Amino acid sequence: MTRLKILHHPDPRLRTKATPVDTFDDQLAEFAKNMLETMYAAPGIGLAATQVNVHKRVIVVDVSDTKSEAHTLINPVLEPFGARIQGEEGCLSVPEIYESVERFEQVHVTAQDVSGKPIEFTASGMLAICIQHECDHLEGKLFVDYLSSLKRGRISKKLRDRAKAIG
Ligand code: GNR
Ligand code: NI
Repeated sequence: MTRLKILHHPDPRLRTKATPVDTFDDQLAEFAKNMLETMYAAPGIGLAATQVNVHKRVIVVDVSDTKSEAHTLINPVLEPFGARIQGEEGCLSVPEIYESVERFEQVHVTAQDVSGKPIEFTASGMLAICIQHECDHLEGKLFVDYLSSLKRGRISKKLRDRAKAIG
């Protein structure tokens, strides 16, 4: 198992649109395992392949307290529905920044598992929010894109300054 390096905003590679997975082999299974390990170690409740500079449509999520409800979703397609809800979001690619974002309360998910088998389920609450956040990453979108340009500019500067200070 390997921990993968997570890209930080404003790295332009985070803006890449991911392409569909068409090969369900051992390499994909190994990559998904490494994504889960990286997510748990961070620690985070979700991770998209985009964040580790792999531009394929793969996300992992686990919103449980006990690391017991991992979902690995390949080629996820979302149909969000229901009420709009505001919630504080963070992102492993935008470290230590937390801002309120509007999402749909529920989401119907169709995807494939690591072996290519179709999966389908409905999620709500934190799981629904997290899946929407991860699918945005696959489109090159970050939660800061929902904020005002003033706030987004301040966040970019803060992260650039921090990266410069740390090296
Ligand atoms: O760990 C994470 N927490 C989180 C909190 C609120 C809304 C979304 C998230 S996802 C984030 C991990 C991450 O950056 N995934 O892309
Ligand atoms: Ni994120």
